[in-house]
Amino acid sequence: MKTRITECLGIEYPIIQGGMAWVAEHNLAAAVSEAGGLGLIGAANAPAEWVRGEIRKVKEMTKKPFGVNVMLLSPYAAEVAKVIAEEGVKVVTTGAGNPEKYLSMWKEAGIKVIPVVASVALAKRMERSGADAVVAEGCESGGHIGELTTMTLVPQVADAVEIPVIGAGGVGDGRGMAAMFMLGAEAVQIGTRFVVAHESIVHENYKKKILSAKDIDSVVTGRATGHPVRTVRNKVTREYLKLEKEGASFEELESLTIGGLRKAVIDGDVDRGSVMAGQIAGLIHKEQSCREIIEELMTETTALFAGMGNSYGGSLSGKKSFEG
Ligand code: TUI
Repeated sequence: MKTRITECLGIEYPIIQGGMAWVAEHNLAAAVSEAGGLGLIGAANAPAEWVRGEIRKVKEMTKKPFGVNVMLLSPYAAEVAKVIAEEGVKVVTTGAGNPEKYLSMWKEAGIKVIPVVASVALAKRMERSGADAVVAEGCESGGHIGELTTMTLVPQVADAVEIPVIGAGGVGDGRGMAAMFMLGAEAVQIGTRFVVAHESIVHENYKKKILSAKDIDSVVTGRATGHPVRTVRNKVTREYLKLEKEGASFEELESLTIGGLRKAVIDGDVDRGSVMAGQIAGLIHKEQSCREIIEELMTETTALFAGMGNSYGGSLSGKKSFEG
């Protein structure tokens, strides 16, 4: 399946792994890249030297392309941005902000730059600034989210920009992936399904929490503080939402979630920690290798397209390229 994204990034399949904080470290990134997708290291709030170490480890594990996700709210974002250029990383994605100030440095280093956007306005701005593609991430996704759903965001972004669009938020199987292509995307970004991959280093309790989640177990905390975050419902989210409703202070709410992701991912405290996952968690029932996940996604997606005869030729506007 060739699209402008597979061509631009030099990958086999149009599947990009989400740059998830604490989860997207070298083992997961290398496994996804080895299986023909694009693996990502999630820099999150980590210091730049940790990121440098992870980059070097992935390089030892695979010769295939991989990338780094820069979380722009991180106090280390500027240092991480520099390390990425120094280490000769080929692809960078960004999240939770506007990466404009790093774009010229990355482009000069020959890096493909793919900002994650949650609005048409930022997508257009990124295109004007020289981004190679954008990830349009709807609020079905786990972690820090925007306002719009994937269903509404992806086609509006696809119509607004000429650069290729990667659809994200709520994709867990071939049906979701095919739907993204129908909405105008040329690749998908997948997070939650890779969290439960064999190669994912998250605590067993975290995986179990996702594997046993039901459709309605996904909640958003932090709307009141301006940092909405989607997680799987647990003791701490119940407490948080109660306090949020009662008008608790920013500090009081923050104190409940500080260090929560580490607590859940590393310590396995899925009651008191923050179990970030997308709304599609309810669809995910098995732990597989990254290769199995990618092969299954591709088999399902191509079967769906084959079932449509030859009627699908890219996007409705005809400006996209696709050979399936
Ligand atoms: O970044 C993510 N997902 C994340 S980051 C993260 S770590 C974190 N933890 C707690 C609080 C904050 C961060 C966990 N999950 N996804 C990409 C994403 N970017 N989603 C939404 C956005 C976004 C939102 C607004 C990007 C840009 C934006 O506007 C920027 C602007 O200046 O216009």
